[in-house]
Amino acid sequence: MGMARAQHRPASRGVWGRAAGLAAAGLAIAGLLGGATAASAAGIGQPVPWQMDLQQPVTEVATEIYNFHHLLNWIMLVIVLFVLGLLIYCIVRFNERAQPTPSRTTHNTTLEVAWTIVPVLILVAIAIPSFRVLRTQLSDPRADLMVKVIGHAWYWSYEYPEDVGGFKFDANLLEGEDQVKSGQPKLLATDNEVVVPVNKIVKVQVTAADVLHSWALPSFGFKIDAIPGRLNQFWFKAEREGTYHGQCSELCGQRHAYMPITVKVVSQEAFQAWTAEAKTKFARTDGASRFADAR
Ligand SMILES: [Cu+2]
Repeated sequence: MGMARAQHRPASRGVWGRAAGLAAAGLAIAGLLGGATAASAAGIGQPVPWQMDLQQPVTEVATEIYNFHHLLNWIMLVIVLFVLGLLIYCIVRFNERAQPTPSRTTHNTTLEVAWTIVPVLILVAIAIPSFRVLRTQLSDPRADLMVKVIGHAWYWSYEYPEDVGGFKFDANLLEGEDQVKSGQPKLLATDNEVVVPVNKIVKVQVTAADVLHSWALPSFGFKIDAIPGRLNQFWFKAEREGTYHGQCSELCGQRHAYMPITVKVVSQEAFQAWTAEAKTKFARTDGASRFADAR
């Protein structure tokens, strides 16, 4: 008997150690969420060192994704703290020393119904904003501008339709001296930028010439696969002028990490000036570029 107790002691200390570990983990999660709110001022159009949060949203879709993400984090925090509290309560209240003769209680209908229904209610509460985000994403509003994006191993090419000039260009990674001179972030800048007007609905038709790629811009809440032989379409309406960076987000091969995306959101006048220049600077599509009729 004495032997058995001696063997039990280190085990119960282990339980206390684990409880302390759990409490520390809970505090760490709370700290992380607090930190996330503090760091949320950073990261517009590009990531920043030690960024904890998502990039600042500049479209309706991105804002909804952002808010949904934060809502989920808070729900998760409450559940984690609740479960942690239950664990600590059980460890303190029902350990071998506090409760030498354990109760043989089993089954509690009220509790069992409650712990089935409450999670269902939580999931329904999560589903409502989740479907709201989906509805916004799939609302498919009428386009003011169409842009065609073609993924290549390993760069992107872009085509603008006849009504804005009918031109096409490639966008390659900006490297070395050129990148330093541009003042743009490393591995995220391109030699030619996609230019779009602010507060206009831009529909992007995405495909690929060789392997799977994915055209993704975090601050637009935009990510869609570029698939050879298939045309995918998604839309955005950028509500803030600026330069926004993204990356190919489908593991496509050796230089997957070196085919960034740069989108410049400018005023309508600046956009018209740019298209006028682009018409002479870039190759003409001469009506060869075809857009799916999806306005
Ligand atoms: Cu790729």
